[in-house]
Amino acid sequence: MTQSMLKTQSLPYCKGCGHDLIAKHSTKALEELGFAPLDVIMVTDIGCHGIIDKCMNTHTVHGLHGRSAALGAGIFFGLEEHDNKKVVVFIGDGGATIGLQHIMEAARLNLDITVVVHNNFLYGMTGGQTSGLTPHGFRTTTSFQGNPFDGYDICKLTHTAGARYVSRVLGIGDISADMKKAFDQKGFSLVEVMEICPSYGVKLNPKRKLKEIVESAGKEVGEWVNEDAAFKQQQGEKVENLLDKIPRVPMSFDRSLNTSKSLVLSGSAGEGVQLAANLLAKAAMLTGLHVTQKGSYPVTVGVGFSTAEVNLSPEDIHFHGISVPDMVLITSQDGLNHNKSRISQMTSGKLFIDSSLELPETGAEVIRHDFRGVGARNAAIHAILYFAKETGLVTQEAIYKALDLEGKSDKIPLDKIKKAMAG
Ligand SMILES: Cc1ncc(C[n+]2csc(CCOP(=O)(O)OP(=O)(O)O)c2C)c(N)n1
Ligand code: SF4
Ligand SMILES: [Mg+2]
Repeated sequence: MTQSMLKTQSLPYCKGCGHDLIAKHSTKALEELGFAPLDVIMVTDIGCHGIIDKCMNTHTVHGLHGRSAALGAGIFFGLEEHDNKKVVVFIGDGGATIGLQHIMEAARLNLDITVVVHNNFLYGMTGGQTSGLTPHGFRTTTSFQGNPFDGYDICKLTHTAGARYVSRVLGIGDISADMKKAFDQKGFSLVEVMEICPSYGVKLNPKRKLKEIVESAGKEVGEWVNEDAAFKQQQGEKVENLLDKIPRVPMSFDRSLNTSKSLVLSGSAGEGVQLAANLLAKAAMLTGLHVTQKGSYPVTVGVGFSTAEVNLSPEDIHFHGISVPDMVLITSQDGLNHNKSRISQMTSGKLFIDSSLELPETGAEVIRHDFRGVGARNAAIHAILYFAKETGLVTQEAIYKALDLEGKSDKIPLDKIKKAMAG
């Protein structure tokens, strides 16, 4: 027997919530179309509707608020086989407001995904606030007198953007045939299901009926089709995978490190800090280590500090953040100012610091050296070579090889640096 899409019929919504109807009839429609649970990639958004994913036997991805259409688009592009897979995006009226542009993009490109907008006229999960899709006159917890504005017509918008198929339905009774029609399209489809959240919408709008609310807001129920619209793959050949262009770094030296080490290299803008960190990272990779590298500098990149954080490890690295580093290399006053606080928190490890600088407070072993003597532009590379010589955590040979791989050997005054290190 084929497995059903839903793990349970007892869904986690308030009694009478239209989200329950949508989940049940969407899954029924997908099953009737012959999709197996793992043929379906269900992307849910933040909001009450999004808590459905724990009840699904499909693949599920839970996105940031408003971003589920973008996630669905990414999944669509990543799928190798489109024919028997279905990307379904569940999103609320709040999420559709926040991430409207993502939906419009998917419609414009006609990506083969189906977006189901759960329009319950308000931000349900956070207490019933007005959204961009709340109908005119509907009362919410932030519009007690009734929404003074017209809501977006998401069907008109996406239809005009070029979507293959768009429909608006009332979330009453069996809507599985409507859902089936949307899921069965080749190209972008969207269904806006109109519902009233019993916990906020019904309470604030007693006696109002769904059909009357939708009609009085001028939101027609129906379907809109762009007959010839379909996603077209880029003309011509399949584009090259950009990742394939990144050269592999071959392991060329014996591993020199058995435990993880975190390192901060910091100096001033224009002094080659990021390049030096990159060389150190490459050298570590040549030695068979796992590496992360992160740069930080002001948005005005030509002035102020330049800091690089590098993690080296014989194991996979699952977190690249560094609060208190094991090693710090400081080549200028800017670099010192930017890292003073974490240097002061070091109770062990090593601090390599340019001899022109005043010593900061630290529990680390301090090693002073004239890094800037070879010129400010070469201070950072001088620092990593000196660091390699003193610690052996990465070898100088590996750094020289990294320089060769980067084609930078001629641009660095290595003889001058070697002399300065020997002195
Ligand atoms: C960017 C962002 N803004 C606001 C929130 C807070 N937030 C969480 S759920 C929610 C309401 C969701 O409303 P809707 O998308 O309509 O879904 P519903 O709960 O009605 O199903 C909000 C505003 C958030 N998580 N992220
Ligand atoms: S608060 Fe409203 S939208 Fe959320 S589960 Fe309850 S009825 Fe549904
Ligand atoms: Mg909502």
